[in-house]
Amino acid sequence: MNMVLFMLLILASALEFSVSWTTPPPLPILPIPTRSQLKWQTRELIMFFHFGVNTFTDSEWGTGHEDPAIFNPTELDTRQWVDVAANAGFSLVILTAKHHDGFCLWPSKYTDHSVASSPWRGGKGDVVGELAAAAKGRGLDFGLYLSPWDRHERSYGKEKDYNEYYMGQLEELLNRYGSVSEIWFDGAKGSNAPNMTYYFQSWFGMVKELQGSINIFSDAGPDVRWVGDEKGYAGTTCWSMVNRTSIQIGTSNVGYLNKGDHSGVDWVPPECDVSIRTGWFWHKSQKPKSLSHLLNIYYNSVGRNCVLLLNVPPNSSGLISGPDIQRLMEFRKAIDTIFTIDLASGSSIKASSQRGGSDSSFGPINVLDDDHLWTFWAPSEKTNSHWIELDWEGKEVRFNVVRIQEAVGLGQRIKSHEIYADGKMIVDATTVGYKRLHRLDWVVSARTVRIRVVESRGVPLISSVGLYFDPFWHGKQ
Ligand code: FUL
Repeated sequence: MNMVLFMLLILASALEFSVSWTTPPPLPILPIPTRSQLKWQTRELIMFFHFGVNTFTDSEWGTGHEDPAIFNPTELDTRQWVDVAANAGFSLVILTAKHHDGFCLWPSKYTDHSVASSPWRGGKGDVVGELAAAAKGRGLDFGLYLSPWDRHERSYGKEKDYNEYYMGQLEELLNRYGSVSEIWFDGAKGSNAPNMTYYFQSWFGMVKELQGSINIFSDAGPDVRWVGDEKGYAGTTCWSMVNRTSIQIGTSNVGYLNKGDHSGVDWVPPECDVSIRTGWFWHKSQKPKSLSHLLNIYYNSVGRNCVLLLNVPPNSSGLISGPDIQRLMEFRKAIDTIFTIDLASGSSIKASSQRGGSDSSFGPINVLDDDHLWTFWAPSEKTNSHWIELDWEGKEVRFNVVRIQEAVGLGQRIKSHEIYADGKMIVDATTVGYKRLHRLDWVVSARTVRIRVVESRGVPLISSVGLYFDPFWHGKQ
């Protein structure tokens, strides 16, 4: 070999050596979310509007015999509704287009039991249309609730006829009002209601046909499941997975829904529905829940891997009432106060190991950036003790909230974890999921905080960690 060729070979191998291919991420652990489910999860807060004839009759479940003449919200302004939602940090609003009483808030061509028979806007109004337009104008997404149980419609109980009626209404709603981000199929019905089968498979099929990126909510999903209670609290263990075949819509095992199933084959995360007042509909006699109650709900829903669907019922004038607006603003301000200063961001951070070695893109520093899905710390698969440690280099930090997030785009993995402050265990808990918030009963002062993953499905992937001081919380009373 001549000298030139030899030099060229050396150069080529050196070049090849300097092209350092990055270690790829680990394989996902199935099931994983769809793009629409991920978008839903990152919303964290959704607002529900229960509005209809019950708003005027002081009831929760209408009989179906209400006279449409009672529906006359003379000041109705859906722009006010969406302003309230947007100012409080909600990105999606869901309206009861039809509740169990069967009265339709849009002029359905399949019934006269609707706004078209009411005095409101001279019978020419359309609450669904007005809200869809207002939401779009304010940059919010829009969703619908269409009660399967219908106490007005005569065909209810005649299986084929009612399923046709219901699907006709679904088609109207999903074709007329632009993009619909979520649809709610409520499993509730009275114990004396006629027995009939709903053709869920046909309904779901048509919904997906008409709205490509929609999320379908029901007890059993397919996209979002009920959390199993109406308090807004998820289980302390909360998996996004379930086996859909184990869930019957309308007669579900609420414990199963509340916790999910670590071996479930379907990704169907829970939504926590709860009302800001006692009832779902507006009643003159009721008041909004206290700020501390709303914060409990937030920690027990958003802080347990769920989305909070908070109902704020418009009143009989057609507006959201002053006390509810005030409470929502307090709620927003409190969340901003708690979560604006992240004490973790001033720490240096190390980990038990790092996938691909210290030059890879899976270092623990990823848990301090703003991407809570696609940049994460991944440990080596060759070790089985997994932890990350934040260190303030001799300085003490004071906190009473710890936030941990998993890179759920690659599956929910962590089964149990512990947190230590200066070597002393302060949290012993189970799942994490998209977001876990631990609100401690006392204020911790520490120089180091270690998060140890005790058990997980495959290697744990932690996308974000935060530490905060919540001034509204004084421990369990
Ligand atoms: C329940 C219904 O019966 C309530 O009236 C309310 O709509 C709630 C969200 O779902 O099942």
